[in-house]
Amino acid sequence: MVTKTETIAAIATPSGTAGVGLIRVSGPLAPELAQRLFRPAHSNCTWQSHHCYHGDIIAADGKTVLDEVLATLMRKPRSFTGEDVLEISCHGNPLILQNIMEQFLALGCRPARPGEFSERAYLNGRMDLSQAEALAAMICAQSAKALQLELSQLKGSLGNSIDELRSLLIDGLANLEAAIDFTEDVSDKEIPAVPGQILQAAAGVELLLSTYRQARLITQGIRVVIVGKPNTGKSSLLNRLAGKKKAIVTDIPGTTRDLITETITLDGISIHLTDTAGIRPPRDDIEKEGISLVRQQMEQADILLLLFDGSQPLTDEDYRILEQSKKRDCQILTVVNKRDLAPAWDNRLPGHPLHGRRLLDLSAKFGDGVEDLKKALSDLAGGTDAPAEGGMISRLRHKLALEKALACLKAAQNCLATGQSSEFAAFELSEALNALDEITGKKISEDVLSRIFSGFCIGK
Ligand SMILES: Nc1nc2c(ncn2[C@@H]2O[C@H](COP(=O)(O)OP(=O)(O)O)[C@@H](O)[C@H]2O)c(=O)[nH]1
Ligand SMILES: [Mg+2]
Repeated sequence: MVTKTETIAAIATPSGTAGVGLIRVSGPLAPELAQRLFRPAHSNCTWQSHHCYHGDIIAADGKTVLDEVLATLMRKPRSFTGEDVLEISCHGNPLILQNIMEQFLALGCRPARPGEFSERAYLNGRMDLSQAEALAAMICAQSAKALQLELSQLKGSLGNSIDELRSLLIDGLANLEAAIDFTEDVSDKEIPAVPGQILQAAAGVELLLSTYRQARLITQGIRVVIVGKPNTGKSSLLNRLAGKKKAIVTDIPGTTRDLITETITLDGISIHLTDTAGIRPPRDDIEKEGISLVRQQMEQADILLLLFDGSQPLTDEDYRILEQSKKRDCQILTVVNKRDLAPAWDNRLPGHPLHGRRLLDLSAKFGDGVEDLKKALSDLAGGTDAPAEGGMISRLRHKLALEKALACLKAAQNCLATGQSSEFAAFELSEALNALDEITGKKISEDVLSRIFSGFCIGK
């Protein structure tokens, strides 16, 4: 247990007017501040831990009533931070919250830094680092699936998977160390080739790594960029998917110049849509700027939605966009719009530039086929898959640590397979352990820690 002498305080609810606001205090002064600033409404206030008491908050002058509140003291170590914690639920007027905060500060607290409550919880062993990160991410989660994933990590799913891998490695190390101790007595041939634990751990690390793409999609959502030449109906399609008129639709080519974005949710996954300027030789500087923005967007897309007009013959502009899209390393959905009008081309004909490609037909104007497009988007995003059992990794930090662990495990296998001394393999295994410990925070540098926690909200 890390003893912190400073008592920290923060308003934990968002700024602005609300029914209720919450102030959190953590540290050794919390019980004394409860006694000093709270006047109970009933005489039975004994400050039992985790009990909620009704009364007034009184200013440090001992007279002025600041608000009628509920106060709860949670004594260490059974609190969120592992320290004595006082929570005051008051009325959610920013002036009241500020007034109460000032009393705490006047009596010796200091304002908490972002994430400092969680940091203390981690330092006091109330949660591991992966859980603290999940907590911060859960607060900001944008979709139901993301919420579910972070909650499962908060409950320890990733930490448990890492613990299992750890114990495999510790057993593996024990095996190797036994081999090192008896190396005098054992001829080369008798040294076990590769302890099963190493193979098992490597497979476990690979399994976790394989969840990254899916988990990123779940937590970050997926970027879909709609591209096509002018007048294919890109803006109409964005409006149709968004279910509202976001982008201006006209029959004048080159109407859209800025990027127009909208986020929708499909099957619990956020889909960030971007409508772009039609790609063609630009007619003026504004259009030129707009088209250069499209190119940047194409670079960042997870899915490129190529839109063609089915009612007009394809042109060189269409072919150019098609060629450009082939250079991109992302998923591509090829969509043909205006299927309410007579078709002007047929990709089933041999030699057609879109021959053999799976096309989605729709009418952005009237809505036919749009449900199929949503289904296709959701399938590409893996929207119908439930999050994997056990841990999933959605943070780059975790991915990098696992990649490091995997590289060490492979190196250990290689040492043993090539008959090198077991000591080399043991060294690689302990490096793999260190990499795993970065995820749960068992072993981590101060810098990394402060970078992680500084991204949190105040009051969390
Ligand atoms: N008939 C028909 N017209 C459409 C359809 N989608 C868009 N349009 C029309 O095509 C023109 C260009 O549409 P817009 O969405 O502005 O295209 P953008 O330049 O690609 O953004 C407008 O007159 C739209 O009403 C469609 O599915 N069917
Ligand atoms: Mg447009």
